[in-house]
Amino acid sequence: MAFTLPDLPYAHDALAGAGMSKETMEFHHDLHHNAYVVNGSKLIEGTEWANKSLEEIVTGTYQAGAVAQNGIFNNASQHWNHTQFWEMMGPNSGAMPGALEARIVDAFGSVDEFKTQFNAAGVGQFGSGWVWLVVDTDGTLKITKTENGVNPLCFGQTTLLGCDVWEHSYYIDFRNKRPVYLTNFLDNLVNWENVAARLG
Ligand code: MN3
Repeated sequence: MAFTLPDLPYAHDALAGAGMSKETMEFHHDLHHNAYVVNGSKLIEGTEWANKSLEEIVTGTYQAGAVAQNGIFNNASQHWNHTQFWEMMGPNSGAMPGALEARIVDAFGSVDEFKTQFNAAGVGQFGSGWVWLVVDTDGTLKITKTENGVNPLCFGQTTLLGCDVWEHSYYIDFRNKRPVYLTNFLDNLVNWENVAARLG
């Protein structure tokens, strides 16, 4: 089944006051994300993946070390990643729910220390990729970074939070300042209710 571009869960200008402009949304959602949807749909047509779920396609086509050659994986994973990313943000960032805060404090010592480590991982991802907060297979919370479209599904992890550190995500609003983009993401853009709900 062909991929479908989901509508943003808010207006294109809803996050402008929190540091993600309407122009970024028009490029990032309407053009970049849509390109993964269109290209991925073409690539799976007539293949064994045509009738699989998006999650099955991502995990089934992931090959460690061979990502650049894998067009179906790249487009499917980026479709999944961006769909999560839009849902993880919102115009009313709000407070972190207590259950999530307790898990973060337990894993990292404090919310501030979690933010410091998440920011450092995102800054430390050389080139394009993502930074994540996941529940690892052993049940512990971990911060990870991945290249290109690779995501926690590839490693059997539960995704709580992800931030796109491809340049297209921040260059309009923050130019080359990836650390400032990441700080702003954590302080002003994350919908912590959505993140907490992913704890299950
Ligand atoms: Mn992107």
